[in-house]
Amino acid sequence: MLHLLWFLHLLLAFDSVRGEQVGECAAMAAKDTSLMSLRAELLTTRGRSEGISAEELTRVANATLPTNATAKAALHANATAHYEEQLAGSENATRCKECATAEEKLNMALRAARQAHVSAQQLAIALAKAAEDHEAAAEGYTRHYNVYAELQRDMEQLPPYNSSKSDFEELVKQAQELYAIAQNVQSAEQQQEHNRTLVENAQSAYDEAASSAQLADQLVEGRQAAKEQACASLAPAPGYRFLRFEVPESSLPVKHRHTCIRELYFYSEADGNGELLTESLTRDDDCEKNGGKLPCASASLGNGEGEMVDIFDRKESNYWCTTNKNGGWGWFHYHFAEPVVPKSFKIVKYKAGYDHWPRGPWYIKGSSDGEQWDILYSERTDMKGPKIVTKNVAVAPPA
Ligand SMILES: [Ca+2]
Repeated sequence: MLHLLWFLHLLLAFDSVRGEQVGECAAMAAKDTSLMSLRAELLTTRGRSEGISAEELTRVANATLPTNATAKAALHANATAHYEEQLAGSENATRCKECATAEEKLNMALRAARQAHVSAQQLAIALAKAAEDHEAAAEGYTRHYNVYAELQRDMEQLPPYNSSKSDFEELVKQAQELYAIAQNVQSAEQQQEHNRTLVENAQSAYDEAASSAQLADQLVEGRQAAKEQACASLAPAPGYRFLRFEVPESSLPVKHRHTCIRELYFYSEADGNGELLTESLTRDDDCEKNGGKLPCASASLGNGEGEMVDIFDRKESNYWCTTNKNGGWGWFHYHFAEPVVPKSFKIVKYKAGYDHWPRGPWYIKGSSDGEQWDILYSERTDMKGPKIVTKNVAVAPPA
């Protein structure tokens, strides 16, 4: 049998090298072919020479091969995953396109609003100039009219018959000037009317431009809201993807050389209120064993006592402890499928007091990437407290 296994590994190793040369898909086909050849060869030569039955070799070889049904299921599962990935990419591209379109519409609205306000500003300046000209024309009319009125009053008083010749000559002179002065008044009056029309026209033009600018502002607001809505799904959601419980080495020694927890809950609101953020995990949800399917949980040094995911199984009878090989320090964390914003957490300890519990410090930490960690809660003093503890998280998650 040892010779058989050696031969099997030898063929698989050769096959593996060949697979790397022709790419992943071709490698899978090549591996299948190699295994079939292996079966035939084992059955016809090595197997008989080692005195092993054909049935046993068939069973050994088949153990390395999926059944047809399993292979088909795997094929379809791969195809499903492939199309789901493409769909996700397509949906994302659609959202990107919608966001870009909304942004372009916003830019157009911004440019139109800027132009509307530039026009309104220019017309406001023209209105101010027209009003100034109108005021000057009104003053001119008043001045000319007063001159005429004064002369008119003078001429209403004719000189007495015994006045001097110069008095009559002055009267004649005033009479001769009267028409010219009257023409000045008429001209000033026309100018005043003309300027009044200019002011009215400028006022209308400005009012229209100001109204357009206001509409442009409203359009910008609408486009801004539309753009934010269209692009919202593309922005990374704020929050933590990892929430961790940690007992550092500085907290050693831990009594009983274990830190044991029955359950850990995280909540969306303070004091254990709101939505429970953690889903119930099973023993298939260990991140190191399930191929990264989220949500899952991980621990620092594997299992000390119990299964680490038991902390999130919502059964207080099941618990997990850090390994006693290192005195009880360690960490475990919950890896969320979507970012979460915890406001509080609840720990169900193994027992009340210090039984299987560090005297401090211990931490609740959050991370977006599993590398950079924020301390969300720090217990640095002795927590000789009850078995169940609820605490609030004071640190805001990253945007
Ligand atoms: Ca549990």
